[in-house]
Amino acid sequence: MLSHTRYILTHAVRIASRAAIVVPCDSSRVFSASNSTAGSCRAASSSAAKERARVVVTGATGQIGVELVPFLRARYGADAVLATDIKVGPEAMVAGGPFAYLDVTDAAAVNRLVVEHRATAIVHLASLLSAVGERNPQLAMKVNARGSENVLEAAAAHKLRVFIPSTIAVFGPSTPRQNTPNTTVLRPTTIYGTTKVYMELLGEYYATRFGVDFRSLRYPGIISNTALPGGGTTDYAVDIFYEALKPSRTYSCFLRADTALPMMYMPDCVRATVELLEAPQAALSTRVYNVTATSFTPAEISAAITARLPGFLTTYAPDFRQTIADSWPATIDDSLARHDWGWRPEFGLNEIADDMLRALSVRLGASKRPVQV
Ligand code: AKB
Repeated sequence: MLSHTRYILTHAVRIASRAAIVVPCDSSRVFSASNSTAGSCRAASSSAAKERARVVVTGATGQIGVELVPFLRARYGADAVLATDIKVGPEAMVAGGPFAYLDVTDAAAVNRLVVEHRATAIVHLASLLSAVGERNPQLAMKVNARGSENVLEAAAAHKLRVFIPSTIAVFGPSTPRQNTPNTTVLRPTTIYGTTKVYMELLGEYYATRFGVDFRSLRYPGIISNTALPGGGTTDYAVDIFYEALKPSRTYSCFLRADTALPMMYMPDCVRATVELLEAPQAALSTRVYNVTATSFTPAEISAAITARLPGFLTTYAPDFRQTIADSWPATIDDSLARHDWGWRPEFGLNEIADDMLRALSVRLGASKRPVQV
């Protein structure tokens, strides 16, 4: 088993060599400053494609950005990836390439950075998640809805490819809960889900109306050992590992023991994101894809940890996040992603538990503090 970090860097290379085979004309155009390779796109080398990609990443200091930015910099070159946020970036991110302040609710600022960076693509990660969104719905509307509008406008103006994550939160209580299909009822009951349904539909509208190459993945809960998640309902699946490694070896879970939710480990998440970002447009039968790796309940992840850390105990004290979780699918069907661009997850619950405990033991042992986002 490769460690989380080594896995991510290995895949930065592995996907690059795949891209050399499959990058067609339409794909290289977005990651290219010129069309001079027209007619010989299949022969384009991955290094040429990597040199041409210039990406602006919003919300770069969040849970996903902290790992996606170094991955993209390793693939496209450090200077080609502009990390942006309203928060101060971690030292490694700021030292590792360009970093700028960007409030995504400011349309002129989004446009200016896209122009100044000579971007060919935007990865728009800035967003309020489900739990924090319920605490401040007005702010969630502003950041999530206005932010997506501004990014799509800039993409239309400058002919960019855009990746904006969606989420399992677009589904609601009237959606089938097991093996939820890619195309189904989208009637969420959270402001987060509502703004993400709007984002999906707006992205599709900009694609049809203005030719924007919009792409999106419906992320499940994302588990990582580098940065903490920023206020979601699936955060328990990260918190539990930090608590398990404390001397008390107990965790009070804010969801019921039997609440199954779709989940994914960060290396799979980063790889899925880049694979969709670089997939040839001709292969895509839709712009928004379900993706998943595994599904488990708090009781199941707790048992996986206890098997590795005997004596670890979870207690249950469901709060308002239980209602959110109850409105989401237990498992989702990602067969369209598997069919269209070859999606294959590599980490199940046991692999996640092994790697999380190994990586956190090393890191917390050294510093005792997780990276705060
Ligand atoms: C959340 O719990 O809000 C997020 C998500 C599933 O999009 N992790």
